[in-house]
Amino acid sequence: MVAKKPLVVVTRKLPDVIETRMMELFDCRLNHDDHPFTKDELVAAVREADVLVPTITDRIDAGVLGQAGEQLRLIANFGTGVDHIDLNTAQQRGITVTNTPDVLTEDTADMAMGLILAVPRRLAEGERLIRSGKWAGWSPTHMLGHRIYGKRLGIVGMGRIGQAVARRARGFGMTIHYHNRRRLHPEIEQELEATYWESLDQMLARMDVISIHCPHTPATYHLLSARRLKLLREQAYIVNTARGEVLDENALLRMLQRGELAGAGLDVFEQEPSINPKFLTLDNVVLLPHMGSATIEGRVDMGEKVLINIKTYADGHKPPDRVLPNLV
Ligand code: 8YV
Repeated sequence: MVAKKPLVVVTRKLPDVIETRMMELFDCRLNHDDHPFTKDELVAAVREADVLVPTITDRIDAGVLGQAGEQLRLIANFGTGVDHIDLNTAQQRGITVTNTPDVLTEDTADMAMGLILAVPRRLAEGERLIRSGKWAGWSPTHMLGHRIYGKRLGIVGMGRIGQAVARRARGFGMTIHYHNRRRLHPEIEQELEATYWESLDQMLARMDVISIHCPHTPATYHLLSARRLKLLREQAYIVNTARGEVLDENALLRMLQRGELAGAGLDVFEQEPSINPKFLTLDNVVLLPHMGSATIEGRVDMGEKVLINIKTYADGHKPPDRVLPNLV
């Protein structure tokens, strides 16, 4: 007898090559027009799916999971961060959760490095000036930014992406500092020429640029709080390509408005996709629509990870990228 294929519900449009393969392997419900699932659609999905493939735009909270059918055994997230999934409830219900680590590390690090360059060197502002047709020509005092060569970069969260940013930033002549829950292995620290700061507060007070690379968990919500942001030097820049919730966005906005910080590069926000319109009035802020991992190659790689996780699970083995039941 041939084993029944699992029913896989995918909440967003994935690369064609991934959807084709998925249809060959499993019974699938795909989201062809790529609209974000409503709560009702999400509930309907968890009621019928054996495997759910959500993304960051799906809030899989206790309410949604509470309505899941017994058949839902695997949530194979398309993405690395799983802060949109209530892991405690998933664990209680014995649901396996997987993610897509590693394959978006380099792309996200590139985006962070892009912002580390773009904000101090005023790239977006310069581009806006050209497009406005108001550029009056070169002058020795025009569009002066800040040099990043020789400056101190403080990395908050030195996991895979933080380390990839450190490697890039060294190439640009920055000195590397980091704060992390755990200190890196001495060999990695040495390779990155990175200085460890046990105290986040002390590190913040001494850096020229801060780049955030920790996951959003209950412990890191507003880790960069109003109090901590005030520790930053007035000439400092801050870049966030991790999660909006790690940074107190309103406190940051107030400081930028008062000129208490040199600038910010934000790829993520607390209430995506809505953004406080006051950010749009600030020239020293570069705003991006959560595109850190948005490369064609990366999306295919992420899809392949999802396929492997589902296939391994369907074949009765432990999927390689388990978040649950491994952690929590
Ligand atoms: C993804 C991300 O594009 O993987 C993550 O954690 O933040 C993004 O880069 C998105 O989350 C996909 O669900």
